[in-house]
Amino acid sequence: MTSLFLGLKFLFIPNSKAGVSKIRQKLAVDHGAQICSAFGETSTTHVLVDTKVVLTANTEALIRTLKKLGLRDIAKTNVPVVGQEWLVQCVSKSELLPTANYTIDLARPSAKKRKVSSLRKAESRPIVDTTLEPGEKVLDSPNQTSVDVLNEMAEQHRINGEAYKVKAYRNAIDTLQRVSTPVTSYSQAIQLEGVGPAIAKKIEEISRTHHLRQLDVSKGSRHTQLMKLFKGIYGVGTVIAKKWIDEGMTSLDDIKNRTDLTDAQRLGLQYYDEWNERIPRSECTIHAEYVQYMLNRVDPLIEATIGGSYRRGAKTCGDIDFIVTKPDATMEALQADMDNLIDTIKQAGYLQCILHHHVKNKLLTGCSLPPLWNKKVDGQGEEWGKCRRVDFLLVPWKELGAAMIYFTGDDEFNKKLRYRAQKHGMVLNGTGLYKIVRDGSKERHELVESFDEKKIMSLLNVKWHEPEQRNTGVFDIAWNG
Ligand code: TTP
Ligand code: MG
Repeated sequence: MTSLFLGLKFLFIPNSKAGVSKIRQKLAVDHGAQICSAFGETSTTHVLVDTKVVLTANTEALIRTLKKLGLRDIAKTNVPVVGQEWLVQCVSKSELLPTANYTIDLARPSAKKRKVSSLRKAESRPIVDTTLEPGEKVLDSPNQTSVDVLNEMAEQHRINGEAYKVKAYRNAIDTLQRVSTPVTSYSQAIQLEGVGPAIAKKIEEISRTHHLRQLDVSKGSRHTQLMKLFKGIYGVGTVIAKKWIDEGMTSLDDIKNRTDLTDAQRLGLQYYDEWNERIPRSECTIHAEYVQYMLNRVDPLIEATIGGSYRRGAKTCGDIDFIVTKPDATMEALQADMDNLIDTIKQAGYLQCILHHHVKNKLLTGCSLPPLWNKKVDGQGEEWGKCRRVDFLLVPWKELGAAMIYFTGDDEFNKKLRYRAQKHGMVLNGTGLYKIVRDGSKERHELVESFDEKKIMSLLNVKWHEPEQRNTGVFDIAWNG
């Protein structure tokens, strides 16, 4: 119970007391609103339309319903007629949002009328380029604006921790990127695999206005801004960020004063700006040279390769993911080498902090290039470089191929490969590709391949993807070539 809607009087359309309408009416009442059953009965402050049930494209039918409920002159009323999404969003953000972005434009000619002109020119079916695999894109997509805006929406949902919505957007974007004809209407969009009614509507809005009202609302929302701010702290996820917002935290200073922060979160606050900045590719390359130089002091045979977005050709990277291995080395041998490396880079001043060391094959750190090496980044003054997030992943030699696939990503590409393995009765993880063998009720995994990256893809019946071709995710920022 809150007083969010105290003093407001809502008229629901449809005006029934069943299904979703009943739930939303209860939601409104729980937050202080009064429900009107007709327009004239009380001074209605908002008309809330279920846009999934009432086709807002048919404005005439909606106007007729409103008239029946007592709203005589639509043109003269100041009462906002909005989609019920407004109510849901207000409750979810715990604030009274402006209605402007949810207003149903009753002055717009109805779809029926518009249809007359569009009937002459029947809408074409969108054409999906079937030569492309999921994750691939048509060149010069006619739907690039929609893809970009939907990507931004997905990012908003990611910030808010709404994983199922992110997935829905990813699926829709994945298909839309493979469509070679313009998708401009709801009826075209809804035919596409992975596109549901909500996203189809958005595609139509973007195509019509080159804009999406809900995106502006989400970006402007205080809740989303705080989620972004708090999740920018290393070690803070959706659950903690939400908890802090609920507890009334509104700034990083508020967080600094908390006594319940983990060591990693304290470091996250200390390096907040540096760790939220993407690292130029050229700087990553110098880190690679430096780390290889230091590793050679420990053992000339150790190799450090950067995986992650760097290997996929990114111009900027969120962090530096080193894959560390040595011919014929076991995990134990690499761990001993790593202990030596830690001592060496600590003494040299490169290692600034350790975030996690308890996972046996991973060392997560913050590191800065020493002045002489930092100078190579831009040829400027001899200063210490910025503290960067640097991860070291220890990989036994025989698992190199599987580890390379895993740590190169991207995450979505990995998921697709794992799914492909499953369909072939196999399991793929960072240590190898395994066949699932059933012994009665028991199940065991039999190694098929772990060393050769190309062989793993071929065993999965997937054509060889160069690392640059593995950028399927929606949040990638800028890429070479
Ligand atoms: P990240 O460093 O998190 O991702 P990235 O390098 O692709 O992007 P960024 O520039 O933002 O650093 O992880 C490295 C790789 O590890 C990633 O490309 C794929 C793999 N990975 C997964 O498969 N699943 C996961 O959940 C994570 C975190 C990583
Ligand atoms: Mg990375």
